[in-house]
Amino acid sequence: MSRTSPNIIITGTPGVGKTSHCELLAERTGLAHLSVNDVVKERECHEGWDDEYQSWIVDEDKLLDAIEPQLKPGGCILDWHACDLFPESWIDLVVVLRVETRVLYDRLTARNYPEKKLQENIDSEIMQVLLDEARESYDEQIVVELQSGTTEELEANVERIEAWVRQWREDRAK
Ligand code: DAT
Repeated sequence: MSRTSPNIIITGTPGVGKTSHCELLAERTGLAHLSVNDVVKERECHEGWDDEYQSWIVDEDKLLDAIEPQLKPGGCILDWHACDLFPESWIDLVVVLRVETRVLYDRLTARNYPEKKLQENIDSEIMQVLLDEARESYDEQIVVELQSGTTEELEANVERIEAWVRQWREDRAK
């Protein structure tokens, strides 16, 4: 698949800062922020609502069909708490955001997560589930792990990814 702009995944446990990173990046790079949660909801790529987890039960095939036309020409920032379902050939960079347990606990408590969902997400961050998932699903050279505990880290991460996008575009223009 040949793209004129890169596709980037920003992933990590809920609360690590995916939305915050994607919004800033979209503003500064002109890439489109694709919130997979919104796509699942709006385009009904799900098999119903899980009341216990307070989340949609995702139909992955339907989701991939829904986003493929947008991903094909490139230029998308995918924002989701999973990354292993996207075909490797669609993706140019995978950023896994990480945060300390204590900070994540406060962020998720502020969101009023049900106790079971809160605990599972904390465990998932401790066990670095998303980082392992990214490393298993993509070439390790395109997987980057970044800390997202403070606003300084957020700013530095966004600058770093912006620079990467600039370089990607320059390399393709040659
Ligand atoms: P996600 O989309 O991964 O669920 P978010 O961007 O909604 O995460 O962030 C959750 C909360 O934490 C939100 O109130 C913003 C805050 N936050 C995220 N990353 C941060 C950072 N690096 N520094 C300070 N606050 C951050």
